[in-house]
Amino acid sequence: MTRATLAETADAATVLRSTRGAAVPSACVAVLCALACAPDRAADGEPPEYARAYEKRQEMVQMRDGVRLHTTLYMPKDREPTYPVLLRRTPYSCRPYGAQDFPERLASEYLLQDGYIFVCQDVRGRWMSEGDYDNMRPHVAGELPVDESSDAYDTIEWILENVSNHNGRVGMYGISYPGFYTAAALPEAHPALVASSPQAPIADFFFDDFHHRGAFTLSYFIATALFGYQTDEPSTEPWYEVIRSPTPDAYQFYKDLGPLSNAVRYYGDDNFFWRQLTEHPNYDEFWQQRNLLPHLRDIDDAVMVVGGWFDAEDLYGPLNIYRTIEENNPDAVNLLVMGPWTHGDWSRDLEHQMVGDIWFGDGISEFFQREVEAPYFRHFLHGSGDAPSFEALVYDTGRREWQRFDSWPPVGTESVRFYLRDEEVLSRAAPIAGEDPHTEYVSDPNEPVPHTDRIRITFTPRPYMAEDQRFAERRPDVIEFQTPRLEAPVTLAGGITARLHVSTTGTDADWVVKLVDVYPPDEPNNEHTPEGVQLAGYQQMVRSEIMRGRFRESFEDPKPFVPGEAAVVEFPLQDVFHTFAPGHRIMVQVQSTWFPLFDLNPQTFVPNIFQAEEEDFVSASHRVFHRPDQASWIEVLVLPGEAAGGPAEGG
Ligand code: PG9
Repeated sequence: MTRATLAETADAATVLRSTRGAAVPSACVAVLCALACAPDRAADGEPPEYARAYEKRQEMVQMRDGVRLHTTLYMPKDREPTYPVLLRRTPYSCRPYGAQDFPERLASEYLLQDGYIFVCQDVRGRWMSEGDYDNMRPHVAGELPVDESSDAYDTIEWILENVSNHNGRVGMYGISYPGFYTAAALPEAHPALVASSPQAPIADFFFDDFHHRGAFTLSYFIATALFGYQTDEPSTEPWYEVIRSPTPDAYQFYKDLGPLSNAVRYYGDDNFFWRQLTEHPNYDEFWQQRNLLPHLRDIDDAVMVVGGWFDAEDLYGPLNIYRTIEENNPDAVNLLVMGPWTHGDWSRDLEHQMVGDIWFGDGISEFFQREVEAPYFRHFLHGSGDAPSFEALVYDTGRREWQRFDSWPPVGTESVRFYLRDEEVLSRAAPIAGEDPHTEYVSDPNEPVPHTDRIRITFTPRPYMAEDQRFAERRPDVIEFQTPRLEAPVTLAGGITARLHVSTTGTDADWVVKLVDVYPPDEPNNEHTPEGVQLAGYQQMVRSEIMRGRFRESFEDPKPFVPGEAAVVEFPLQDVFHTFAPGHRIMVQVQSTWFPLFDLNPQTFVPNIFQAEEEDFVSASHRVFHRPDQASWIEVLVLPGEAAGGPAEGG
């Protein structure tokens, strides 16, 4: 893959303005900038204010196998006191690389005030570092071969030996892929690593980002370019080129693409990640060895996992990294912070916290940076200030308030089932004989259900997670079940399980379950409601997940459906902390396409959907059963003391 020739200062956003001039929609540029390219200087060309107190140093740090990693250090000029180290390892570049150029935003103002030696490192095989890149490089115990844990260990060892005014304590933090590198440093960690904060960390690419429960996240198709090409030498310039979309309409772009076997129009054999994605459609050894979770044991440094309830990219990661550390290391300081955020919002300066149309409060990110993140590192790295006063600091996205718990999920939550019943009823009472035994719909992959009502194309999925679902609910290939208006609040606090008894006339199918908060018909708009949006009757998505039916028994060993034969599809939806207020309804929607968020299931069982042909994609009739002996339901965890919304018989 030849490097993109760039007319402007190299940054990933520039690459998006293709050398042939066509611009990739600005949404992609905005996302990439958030990931990779803080501007090098303030708009007026002057270095940012904080830079006066810091000096910059750039080194090639040698790892145990001889590969050298580019490491940038920003060190307080005031050499008197000693400072802790805050290390961030990233595949998105530690730009700017100029000897005296400083990023516009090095860290939150509160971390800057406390004073750290900030270190940023290009991970192996990326940007100015040497070596070969490997997505989610597998952890291997012991000295060699190298992995992200050993690279972090060797980097910390080098810092301690080559930086004079440190206080011997090192912290790590990072968001998303940098969050993965933070968590990946925990197994066999360096003893000086005493506090970590993996934020929106990736745990496993078969359940984060590129797949959800076996379905390929088609809306990541453009992002595959970022991680699919080896650079042939250290580079300050992007060596890859991101796809140019001729339209801002993702639905149309991906409909025009057709079966993924047509992706050869964009990605050839030189995109090693696309090759890996398409050659490993099942959860085989390739993906399993890249799952970080089994290695999160024997951890003795403090960990604060941070995530967003509406994070469309990495929600599986934070929740399961926190849970796994909790299970494997019960005595570790292991904290969880989950706010009403989309991917990375907590690190931004957002006065109003919006997710799509929905306002969740003001100053929430600033609160986190000032009252949570800075005190956490201050305590463990500076040795000052109180230890965190929570195990789980979680935001109720219905009540719009923080709560502190001694565990997550909270102790004493009650497991409650809401059954899918006939006449579109969702009820805590199980189905009874004599009701309609099933709800049926025709699913046509050539007319898929959109995942959003908005026309846009993005580098990765974004604000659909709280979007109004009325555009979908009105389609005949989306079925819905809802409670009467609640007479009392219902607070869900923890994981959700969906169990569907189904049948199909096809031999494969996807099953999407969406949990929706239905606002009252007279719900007023608020001062933050965007122009043209009506909150009256709004069907706000609270949680959603897809299950590729072929993997219902095993992710390694897919199985077809037998046409017309009942089968059980049971799967978890990610945790929530959400209060459904009185007057609201709890709604469950079920559908079998969700496009182009996820790739289309041909509904014909083929060995590898990435190689399916046009003729494999067939319409099929699906049934969701609600019979006493073939019940379908969602099971949720309700905060103790709440009557789950009112009378059992109707609701
Ligand atoms: N987890 C996010 C991502 C990974 C790979 C491709 C695109 C996005 C992230 O690191 O932001």
